[in-house]
Amino acid sequence: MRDLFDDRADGQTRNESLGVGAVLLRGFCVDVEEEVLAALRQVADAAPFRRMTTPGGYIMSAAMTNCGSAGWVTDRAGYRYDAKDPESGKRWPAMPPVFLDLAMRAAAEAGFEGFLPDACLINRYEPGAKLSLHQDKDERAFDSPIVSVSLGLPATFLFGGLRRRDPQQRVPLRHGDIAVWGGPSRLAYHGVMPLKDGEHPTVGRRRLNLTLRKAL
Ligand SMILES: O=C(O)CCC(=O)C(=O)O
Ligand SMILES: [Mn+2]
Repeated sequence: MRDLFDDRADGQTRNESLGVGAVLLRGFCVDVEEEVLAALRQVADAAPFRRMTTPGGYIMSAAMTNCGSAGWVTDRAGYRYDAKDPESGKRWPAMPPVFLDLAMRAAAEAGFEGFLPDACLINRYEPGAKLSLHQDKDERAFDSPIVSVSLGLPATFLFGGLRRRDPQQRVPLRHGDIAVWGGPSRLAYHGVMPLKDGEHPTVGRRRLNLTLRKAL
């Protein structure tokens, strides 16, 4: 097995440590990007992107949808996972096999063997959209890592520590990169800076993010 910090087999990309249990896998998704984007279109067709409301009444700037047996939702009643899309009343679309396979391979590369996500939140950022500093803590347990896939326009990821006030690294996320954090970093604060305008050759004027988690 390759060491966590070795060059990838293609020699073009490198894994970058973000801390203990946290790593950025540069370009890890590039080989399967077409399949991932095609599956994503099917998910968004069945469960369209929507901008959800926070418990405080703020409309999030990123639009979201989900696939898998549980979907992350927010409204005035709170943050939670729900088996059904509240817009349609139907179950979220099934997790496409290409998402599952990619997430399992990325987790294993980061040292988390046996990751089996049941939830995939899909975030769509248009220029100006952001995600404030937060922890992913609506899951039932924190023993599985988070696998976060970036597609489209580049963004600046803020990756901090276990306390909100801990200093944050500013990490450029590009098309095809996958960030994985778990173990001692599982509850690290993180966020996304407002997206800069641009045009990505295949994804267009937006950034898409897949966040795969074991929620249930
Ligand atoms: O878009 C990203 O890179 C991060 C998404 C995220 O942190 C989340 O959905 O909880
Ligand atoms: Mn998050």
